[in-house]
Amino acid sequence: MIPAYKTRIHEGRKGLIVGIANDKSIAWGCARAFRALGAEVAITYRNEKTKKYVEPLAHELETPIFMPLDVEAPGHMEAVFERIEKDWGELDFLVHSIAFSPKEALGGRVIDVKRDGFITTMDISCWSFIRMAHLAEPLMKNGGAIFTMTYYGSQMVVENYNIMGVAKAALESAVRYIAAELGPNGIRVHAISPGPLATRAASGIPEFDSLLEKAQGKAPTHKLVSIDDVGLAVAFLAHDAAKAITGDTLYVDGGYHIID
Ligand code: 0WD
Repeated sequence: MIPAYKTRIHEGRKGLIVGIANDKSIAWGCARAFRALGAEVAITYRNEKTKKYVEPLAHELETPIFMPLDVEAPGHMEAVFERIEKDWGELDFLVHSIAFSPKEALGGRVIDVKRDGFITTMDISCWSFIRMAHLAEPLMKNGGAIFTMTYYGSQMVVENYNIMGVAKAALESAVRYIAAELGPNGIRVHAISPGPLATRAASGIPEFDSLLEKAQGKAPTHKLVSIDDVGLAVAFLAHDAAKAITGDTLYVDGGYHIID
């Protein structure tokens, strides 16, 4: 649990956080950190099935905007940003913390991935970020910060990460281009590489437990990071104090150390 900090550095700020599936989600660590630092947060849930896990968290955050958002459903993204425009008229930060790849695409070799599995993986894990940044841009009238979550399997071949590594490489490239495009408007863009965390999405990656074990052994601190550690790092980058940093990947856990 993150204590309410005396310095409420995000007091008066407003942000959208996408990707809370339950209280283990990285997006939940981000939402909790921003709230503890004084921000108001809008949050979304993917569908009716996940709503029951996310709704109590929305209450805990006293969130004024709680809406369904399945990035594959036409109009969902637009509806969320329209509501933000109507209720808030502006946005200070956006956290995109979603990814998905169908089991048959993720579980095999990259070379065997079929077209529909590839398109779904890229659509949910990469294009949705590009589109959300597009929709956020006009609302970030006074500048802002945009985040997405990535993993080192984008840079190096990491066993079992497979097609998601390809999607994360595209995502990190999108971060660099969008950072260059939005930089002149005072909008910063970051990829965050939290290192392995035991979440629902991670349970889809084969042999994830052994990855966790390796990460702990090889991390500089010999500790796994928590979702709160990730949330606080993101909240720091969203503050004006970090105004010189944009367009790159932040390795919260020194993630590259886990590679043998
Ligand atoms: O070790 C890890 N857990 C790491 C995760 C290490 C490095 C990076 N990441 C990344 C993931 O790739 C992802 O981009 O962090 C991001 C968040 O992942 P998470 O917090 O690990 O996963 P989880 O709590 O399962 O949330 C991912 C959520 C989905 O959960 P469900 O279980 O409901 O599918 O992504 C969302 C959804 O909430 N999601 C979607 N949201 C809207 N539309 C969609 C979609 N079509 N598909 C998945």
